[in-house]
Amino acid sequence: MGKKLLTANINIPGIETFDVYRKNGGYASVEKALKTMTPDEVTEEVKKSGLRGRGGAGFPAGMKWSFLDRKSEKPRYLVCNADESEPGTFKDRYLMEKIPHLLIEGMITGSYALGARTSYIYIRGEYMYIVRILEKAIEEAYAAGFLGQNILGTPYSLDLYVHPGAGAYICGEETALLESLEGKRGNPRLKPPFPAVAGLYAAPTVVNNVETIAAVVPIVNGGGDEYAKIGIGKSTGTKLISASGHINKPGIYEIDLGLPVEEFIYSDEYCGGIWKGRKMKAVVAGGSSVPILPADLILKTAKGEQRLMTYESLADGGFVSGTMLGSGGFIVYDETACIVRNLWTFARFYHHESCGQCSPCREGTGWMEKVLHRIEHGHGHMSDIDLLVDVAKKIEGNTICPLGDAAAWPVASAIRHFREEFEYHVKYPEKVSNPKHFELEP
Ligand code: L3W
Ligand code: SF4
Repeated sequence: MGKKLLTANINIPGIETFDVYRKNGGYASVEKALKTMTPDEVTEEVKKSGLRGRGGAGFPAGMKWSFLDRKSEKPRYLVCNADESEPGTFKDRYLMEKIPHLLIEGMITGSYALGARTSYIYIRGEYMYIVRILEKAIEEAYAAGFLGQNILGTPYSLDLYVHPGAGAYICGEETALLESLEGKRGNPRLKPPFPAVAGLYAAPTVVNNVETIAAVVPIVNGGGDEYAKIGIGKSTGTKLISASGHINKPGIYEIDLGLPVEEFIYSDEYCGGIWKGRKMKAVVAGGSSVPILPADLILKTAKGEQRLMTYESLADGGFVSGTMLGSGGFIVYDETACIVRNLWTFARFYHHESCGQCSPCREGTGWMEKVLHRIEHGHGHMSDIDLLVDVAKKIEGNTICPLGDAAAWPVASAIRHFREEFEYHVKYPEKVSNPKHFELEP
């Protein structure tokens, strides 16, 4: 049984209210930080914890905080990335909906550490009902003296705002998010400069995912060293995994990093195995933006080692025989799933969501979508398969933001591991052009 640092109290009736949250130990990290620690000491605990960004990239959170330009005369900002839009990822929604004060508590403690006096939660527009939940919780926190002027009678003051996006996946990319927060079109910026130096309104800014900010609460309460005892190597602490697809128990699980992938998929504590007694065919481990792996390679690395739920183990083998933990959007496919159709769905998504600033992404995502559409619908040519690989290679590494790579990796990995399935689509168009050749519904 793993530790439940974020979700232990999530099912307590009324936990979404300030009173119940507080009675169950809520806001202790704010009291501890503001009354007994300096901002640098809070940052030090986050560094010691080894916490890595939970939004997808896994960048060390304490290091990001220490990069913040504290010498600048401009104001500093903490911005929470709640633009959860990665296909297969629905963990931040769960936290914000069920236990909104945990995020608000993390925002206050984190803002104190960074010296921010104004902070923002940028949330995807489709989560409008959660905007209301957060706004109600923020109102309660103001009324209780945890937000506003001189929090808990200390010299520290903070204002916190929720800002909804307008439905663009690209606004989850941190610089597009900042553009959007400034009221502009959500086009990603070139990096460097990183937001830590020139972020919101060109001022020093830290952008962290919801789950990362929530994890600051147990880290400050229990100490960074305690947090770092959970997990393996550079993958410390717990991680929320959104599990979906052809499994018996889809849902959101808080796991200790380092859990064997096999245990996560097959044990009753987590996914409960593949539904209908079928075999597993493939897994997308970290949201749609990461390479897809066939069943054997998700359980064991190419070297024959047991694959673990860590940033390092899942990535073992690079982009040839490895994948990424990413955002923890774990999608499982059974033996009846059609890889080509799945890939076409992903390609449609990335083409639709490309902001269009760089040609390889703007043109390449559209090209991949069209070629996959014709293969899937029985009009493909054998040469289309290598054409897809070629287009994916031309996108990878040649774009402003990671959306280009995110569109290319699933295509390249699916052809690498399931080439015969693409060839089958070309050879037997009459079989695959029937949409019933794969199973959508139980
Ligand atoms: C200061 C430096 N800061 C790096 C900061 C940087 C950012 C963070 C990571 O992409 C991934 C992407 C998606 N000085 C710095 C520095 N930083 N060097 O560290 O940066 P980076 O560039 O490695 O990644 P990113 O641009 O943040 C995010 C993948 O996540 N993904 C997407 C998930 C989407 C969701 C969602 O919808 N919620 O999670 C899934 O796998 O493909 O690779 O803050 O500023 N020298
Ligand atoms: Fe826009 Fe795609 Fe370029 Fe990112 S990679 S900036 S989404 S065109």
